[in-house]
Amino acid sequence: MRGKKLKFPENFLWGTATAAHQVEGGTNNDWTQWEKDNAERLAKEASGKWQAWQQEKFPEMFDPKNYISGRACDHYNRYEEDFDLAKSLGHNAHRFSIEWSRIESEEGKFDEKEIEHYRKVLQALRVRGMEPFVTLWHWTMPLWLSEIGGVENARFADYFSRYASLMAGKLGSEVKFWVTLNEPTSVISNSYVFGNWPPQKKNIFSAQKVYRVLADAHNKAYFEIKKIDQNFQVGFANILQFIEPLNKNSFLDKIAVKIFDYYANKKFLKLVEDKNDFLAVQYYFHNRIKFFGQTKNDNKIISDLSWEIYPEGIYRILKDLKKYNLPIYVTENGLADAKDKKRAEFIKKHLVWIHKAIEEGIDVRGYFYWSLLDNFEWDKGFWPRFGLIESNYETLERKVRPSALEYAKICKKNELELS
Ligand code: IFM
Repeated sequence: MRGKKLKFPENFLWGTATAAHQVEGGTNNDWTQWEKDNAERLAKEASGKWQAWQQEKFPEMFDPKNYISGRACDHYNRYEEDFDLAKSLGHNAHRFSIEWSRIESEEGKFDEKEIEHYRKVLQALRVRGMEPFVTLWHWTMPLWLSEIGGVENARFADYFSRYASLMAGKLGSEVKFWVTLNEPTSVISNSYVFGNWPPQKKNIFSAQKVYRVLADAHNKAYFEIKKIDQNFQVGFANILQFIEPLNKNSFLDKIAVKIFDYYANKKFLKLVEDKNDFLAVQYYFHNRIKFFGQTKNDNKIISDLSWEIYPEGIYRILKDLKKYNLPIYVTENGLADAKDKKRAEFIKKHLVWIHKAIEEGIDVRGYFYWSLLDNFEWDKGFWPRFGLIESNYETLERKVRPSALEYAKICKKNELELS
């Protein structure tokens, strides 16, 4: 196998993904508010959440400042410098999100200056030869909207599709690929089932409602965006988990897999099935499920967040999507690895499995590593480091990690040489 070259299809898109709230800095939305109210608590709770080695390696988790997104890595002002780096690393595509709360900080009033800002971001990508993938909602929302219930309010779908339609109309000359929603099921589970994220509910009925509201939001936005230009390509970013029974011979464990798989992977897609021009797949998790009791992973190789690294899972997921007969983009896949010891191997191994899927007829057309830069990892704050580029949050200096150079070789040649 050594020296063997795995060629990717012509025009394959190579890049990274980011999200406004995690990189831009200076946002004012429901999360900004929640961070202020919860930073002290999150710092206090860290010792109960993380293992001893994590606490020792990342003492910043005990500092409330870690949980305030603040100026993040100031990508709002430094996007050109960051895109220069991405271009130098051979990327020909980039996924980012528009911060809705900047565009519509008051209901129905749209800020032309902020729209202009995103036009410049898009042009900065275009002049560098990078295809933009624009996410319209990566979880944060204007305060006025969260105050009236956010995604639990059925009108969310109308507000969202109005904003989506405006963005498509104003920025459409620079964009072909629109990603309506990022990972609806992450919001449903973290905000409405486990109660970790704002508005911190643990209510199965709210969760069921949010499935419907978000599906409605995607479907309406799809319709509005296509109304502006039929050639726009519209999808939503779907986090998919590879799930297996803990005991392959246990009937009950298999039933548990079916149930988990339905809610995590299938239900949302079913609700929006005929409103997608492509599938946007995000892969992080492999779980072995038991009917009663805890799920269990072997955790042989893990990231700094102790998430298991299981590259084969992406292949299994991709194969399962063949039935939809749509182009597929892997719009996120990545790991927290502050020392950059595992990242290059992580990327290569996932790409080997993606390549195998392509050889077997799965129409994968792009790969976006999460993330370009270290950024604000939601309720965990800044300590998990996902970036190909290290962010120094004090000086805002960027430092390209060795794994970024390994990934660059693949992007530039459109092939992976096995070592
Ligand atoms: O940081 C997140 C991103 O916002 C959505 N997908 C998963 C990433 C890592 O947790």
